[in-house]
Amino acid sequence: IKDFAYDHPDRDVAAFKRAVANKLIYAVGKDPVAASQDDWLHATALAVRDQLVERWMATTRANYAQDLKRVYYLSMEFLIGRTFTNALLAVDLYDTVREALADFGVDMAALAEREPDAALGNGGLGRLAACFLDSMATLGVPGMGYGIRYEYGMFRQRIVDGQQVETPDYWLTRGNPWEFQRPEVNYRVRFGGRVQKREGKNAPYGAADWVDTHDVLAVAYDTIIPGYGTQATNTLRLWSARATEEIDLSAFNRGNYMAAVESKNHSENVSRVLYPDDSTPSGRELRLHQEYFFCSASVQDLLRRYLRNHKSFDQLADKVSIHLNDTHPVLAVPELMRLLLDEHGLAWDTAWAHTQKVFSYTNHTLMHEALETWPVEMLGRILPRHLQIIYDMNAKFLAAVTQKAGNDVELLRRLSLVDEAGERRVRMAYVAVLASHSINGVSGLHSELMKQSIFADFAKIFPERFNNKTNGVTPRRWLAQANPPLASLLDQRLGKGWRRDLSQLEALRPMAAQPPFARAFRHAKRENKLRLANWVEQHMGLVLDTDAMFDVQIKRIHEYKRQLLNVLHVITRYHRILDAQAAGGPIDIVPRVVVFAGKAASAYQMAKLVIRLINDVAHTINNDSRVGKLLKVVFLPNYSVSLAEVIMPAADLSEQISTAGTEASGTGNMKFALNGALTIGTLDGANVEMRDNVGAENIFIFGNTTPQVADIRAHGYQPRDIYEENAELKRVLDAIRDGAFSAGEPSRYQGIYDALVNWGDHYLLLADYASYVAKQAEVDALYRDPDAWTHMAILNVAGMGAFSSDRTIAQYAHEIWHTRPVMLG
Ligand code: DL6
Repeated sequence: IKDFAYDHPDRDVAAFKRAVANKLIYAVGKDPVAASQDDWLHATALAVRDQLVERWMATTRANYAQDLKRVYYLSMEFLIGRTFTNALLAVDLYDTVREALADFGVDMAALAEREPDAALGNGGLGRLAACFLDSMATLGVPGMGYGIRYEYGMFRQRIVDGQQVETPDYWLTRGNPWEFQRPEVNYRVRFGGRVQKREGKNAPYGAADWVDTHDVLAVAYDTIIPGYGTQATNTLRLWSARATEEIDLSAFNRGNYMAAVESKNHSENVSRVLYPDDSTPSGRELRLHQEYFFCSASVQDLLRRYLRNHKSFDQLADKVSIHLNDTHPVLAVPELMRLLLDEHGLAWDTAWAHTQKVFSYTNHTLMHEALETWPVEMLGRILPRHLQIIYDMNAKFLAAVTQKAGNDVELLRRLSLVDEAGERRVRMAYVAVLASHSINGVSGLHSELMKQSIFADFAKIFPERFNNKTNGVTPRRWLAQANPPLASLLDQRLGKGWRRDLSQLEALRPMAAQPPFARAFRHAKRENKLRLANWVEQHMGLVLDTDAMFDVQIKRIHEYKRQLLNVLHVITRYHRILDAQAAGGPIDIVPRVVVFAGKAASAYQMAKLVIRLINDVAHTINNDSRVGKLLKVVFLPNYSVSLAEVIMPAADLSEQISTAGTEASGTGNMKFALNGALTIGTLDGANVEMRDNVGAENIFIFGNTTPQVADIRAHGYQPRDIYEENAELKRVLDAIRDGAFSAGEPSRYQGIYDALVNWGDHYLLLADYASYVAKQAEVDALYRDPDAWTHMAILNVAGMGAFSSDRTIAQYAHEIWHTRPVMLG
C-alpha cells in the first residue's frame, strides 16, 4: 500500500496544508478565497479521513489473513456525537491541523463547533455502543458495529415558554464527510408475503419458502472507527433503505406523480427517523420494520463475509460472535435460523447449535414497560416465516423443560416465548435469553436483580449463561477530548499513558494531599466552569457565578431518574433563602447553580411536565431579587453528546439519584467522577461499584436501598403520611400544587402533586426526601472547605480507573466473545 500512499503529511504542517487545500479545491470544489467555514470543515475532515484509510485497509487485510474471529455488535443506536476532534486525537494530528488551519486564517476550534452531532441514539445504551466501538478498535478486537443510518437523528429540543418542543434533527444537511457509501454492498430485505412448506424427500425438517414478499434494499454506509494509539481500526456499517424499484413509470406517465413515488417513499421510510414515536400503531409497525431491516442486512452481510473464507458452517462459532445490544436486534436470531435452514439447507438441530454458540445478549433495563414484546398478529403479518421459527424454538424448548421438570403448566406459561395473557405477544427478551450462550447485565447490582426478577426462571435453568459486565466510558472522549485543562495536567504528572490504561489514575492518590497539585486541579475545574458559564451566557443570556457550586443532573428525563426529587430540593433551598431573608439575619447558604438538561420522549407527558416545572421554577427563582447569586436554576436545551462534553468537566456535584433498583448502571455517573465531580447518589446501578472504588467516605450516598424499597412497597407505602409529617416537604409540595411557579395557571402541576401525594409516589421520592436533603447539607458543608473538597474530588478521579470501557470490552472479549486481537506488522 505504501506505493499508493498519497502525500503523507504525518506531523508536517506544510504537507497538511497542501492536503487540505487539495481537498477544498478538488473534492469540495471551492476556491479558498470563497470557502465558507463548512467548506473548510469538510475539506479538513476529508484530509484527516485519508489518514485513517491506510490503517483501515491494513487492519481489514490482517483480519482476513489471520482469519480472526469477529464480533458483530448489533445496535439500533450509536450515539457517536462529533467525529472531527476524536479523529484528530486518534491519529495524533491535533496540533498539526490546528497550525495548518491557522496558517489559512481558519480557527480550528470554531470549525469543530460546526460539526453536527451524529445523534443516532436516545441515551445510555446508544452512547455505550459508541464507547464500545472506540474501545474495541483501541484494543484491536476485530469488530464491526451494525446499525441504521437514520436520516433524522434524535429530535432537536427547543424550550418554548418553558416547554419542550421537538423539531427534526436532519444531521446530513451538509453531507457527512466521514462515511463511505457502498452502493455495491446491498441486500434485499423481505417483508410480508406467506410461507410455503417445503415438501419432498430432500427437504430438510423445518425448511420453508417465503414468497410474495414486499422487498426493500439495504445499502451500506461505512465509517472508520480509529483505535487510539494503535494502527488498528474498525468499521461501523450503517444500513440505509432504498426502494427496489425507483419509480412507477406507468403511473408517472399517466401524470399521477404522487402514486409514482409512493411505493419508493414507503420503502425508504424504514431508515428515515430514529425511534419513531411508538405511541401509535403505525409507529410501532415502522419500528418493527426497522429492527428486522437492519438485522436481516447485517446477518446476510456477516454470513457472506464468513463464506468468503469458509466452505461449511462448521467453524461459524469460531469465527463469528453476534452481540445483541438489548432486545432491538433480537430478530437476528430467527433471521440466522431462517438463512441456515431455508437458504443453506442445514438441519434444525445443527442450525440451532450454531445459533446458540454465536449469539450473546446484554440487557439494559429491568423496567417492565421497556421490555419489548411484539403482538403475534403483527409479527405474523410482517414476518410470517420468523414467527414460525420462533414458534418452533418455543415448542422445542418447552418440550425439553417438560421432560425435565414435568408438566408444570404455571412454569411453562412463565417461560413461554409467547405471552398468552391478553393479546398474544412474543417476548423478545426471552428469545434473546434462549438463543444466547451469554446474558449479561451492566452493573453488579443490575445483573443480580436481572437473575432474581425478569429472568428468574431462566437463571435457574441456565445459570451458567448469566454474568455481569459493568459498563465503562472511553477516556479518550470523556477526558482527553472533553476536558483539555485536566487532561494536560494529568499528562504533566502521569504522562499520557492513562488514555489507554486508565488504571494509571491510581497514581493520583498521593498527589491529592499535595497543595500545588490540588491548586492546579482546582484551576482546571475553574476553567471548565468558565467555559460552561460562557456557553450559558451566549446561548441563554444568563450570567452564572463560577464561585457557586455547579450542581448538575443531565440525562434523559424519566420518573425513575427522579429529576423531580432534585426540584423538591431546589425549592427547599429557595424557601430557606426566603426565610433567612425575612428573618433579616445573615444568609448562611452555599451558593449553587443547579443545572438540568435532558430530553423527554415525545409521547411521555409526565416527563414533559417535569421539564416545564423545572423551567417554571428556574424562571421564578432566577427573577427573584431576594435570591440573588445564592441560587440559580438552568435548563440547558437540546442535550447532546457535544453539550455533555462541555457540561461534565464543569460540574462540582453529580446528581445520580434514581430510586434504588431502577437504573441499570448509568454511565454519566462515571463521566462526572472522571472529570472531578463529587457524586450525590443512591445505591443504584454502578453507583454501588463507584462507592467501592472511591471509598464510601468520598461519595455522598443517601436514600433507601433496593431491599428497603421492596420492603416499603410490600408494606403498603403511604406517601401522604410523609407529606403530613414533614413540614418543609409539605410546604414545597403545596407551593407546586398551588401555582407558586405557575401563577398564570395555578393548577398546572396538580398532576405532579397528586402523583406524589395521592397516587402512590411510585418511585418513592417522598420516602427519600429527608435523607436527600440531609445529605445535601453535608455536601454544602464540604464545599465551604475548598481544600477538603478538592482532595475528595482528586480521589474520585483516582478511583475511576475501573470504569474505562477498555476494561469492559476486555472482559467481553475474554469472557463472552473469546476473540484474539488483530496483529499489525
Ligand atoms: O447500559 C447502558 C445504559 C445504562 O447505563 C442505563 O442505566 C440504562 O438506563 C440504559 N438503558 C437504555 C435503554 N434504552 N432502551 N431501550 O438506554 O442503558
